[in-house]
Amino acid sequence: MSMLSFERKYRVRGGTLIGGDLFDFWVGPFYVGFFGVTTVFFSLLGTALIIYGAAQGPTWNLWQIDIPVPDLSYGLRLAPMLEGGIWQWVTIFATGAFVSWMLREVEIARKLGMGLHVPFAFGIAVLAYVTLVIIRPVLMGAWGHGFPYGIITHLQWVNNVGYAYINFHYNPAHMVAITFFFTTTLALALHGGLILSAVNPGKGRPVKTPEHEDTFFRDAIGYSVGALGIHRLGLFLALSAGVWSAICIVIAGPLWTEGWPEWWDYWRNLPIWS
Ligand code: UQ1
Repeated sequence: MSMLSFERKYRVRGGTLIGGDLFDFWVGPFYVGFFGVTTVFFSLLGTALIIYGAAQGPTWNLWQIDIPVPDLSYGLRLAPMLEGGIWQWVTIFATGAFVSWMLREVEIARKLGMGLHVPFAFGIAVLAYVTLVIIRPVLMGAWGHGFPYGIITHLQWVNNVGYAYINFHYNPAHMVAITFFFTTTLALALHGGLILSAVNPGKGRPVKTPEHEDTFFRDAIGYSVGALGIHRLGLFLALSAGVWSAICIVIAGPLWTEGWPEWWDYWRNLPIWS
C-alpha cells in the first residue's frame, strides 16, 4: 500500500514504552513497536491452539466448534490440554494479545502527542472480557466458571448463567448496563442524524455549521450539549455500558448467590408497607 503524501509527516520517531528505537518502524501502513510484535505472537499462538482444539472434533461447522472450559473439579489448577487446558492457554494468549494491542495504541497516541482516550476505551472492553474469564472464575474458585469459546456454546453459557439466577433482568447492575447501551444508541443516532443533516442540506444549498447544530437542539429541547460535549457524552455512555456489564456479572455469584428477583425482597419487606 502506498504511503499517503501527508503520512510521512506523522511518521515520527519516539513515544515507545519499551524497546526504544528497536521496534520503532512500520510494515506498510502499520506501526509495529514492541507491542505489535507481542500482539502478533499471542494472536498466532492463540489462533493455532483454537484450530488444534477444533481439530479434536467432532465438527468443522463454524457455528458448532467449541473450545470447552475445564471441569469445575479442576478448580483453579492447570487442566490437561484436552480437558480444558486449551481453553486456559487460549485465555492467556487472548489476554496477552488484547493488552498488547492496547499498549500499541498507547505508543501510537504518545508518538502523535495525543490523549490516551482510545486505549483507555479499548481497555474497558478488555476489562469486560477479563472479568468474565479471569476475575469472576478466580472469585468463584474454578476456571470452569469462564465462558466457552464457541459461537453457539457461549450463547448457551449466557442462557444457563442467566437462568442460574432465575431472571437476570432483576439484577440492578444489569438494568443500569442495559440503560447505558440503549442511551448510547440514542446518542449516536441523534449525533449521526444531526451531523448528516447539517452537511446534506439539499442540492445547491450551502452546508450548515456547528452553530446550526446547536440551534437545532436549543429550538427542539432548549439545550445543546455542544460539538465537543456530545463526544464526551458518547464516550461516557459507551464506557459506562461496558463497566456496568462487568459489574453486573462479577456480582452474580461472588456477591449474590440467590436468584436476582429475591434481591428486591429487602425492598418488599420494608416495614413501611405493612
Ligand atoms: C447536541 O447538542 C450537539 O451539539 C451541537 C451535538 O453536536 C453536534 C449532537 O450531536 C447532539 C446529539 C446534541 C444533542 C444532545 C443532547 C444531550 C442535548
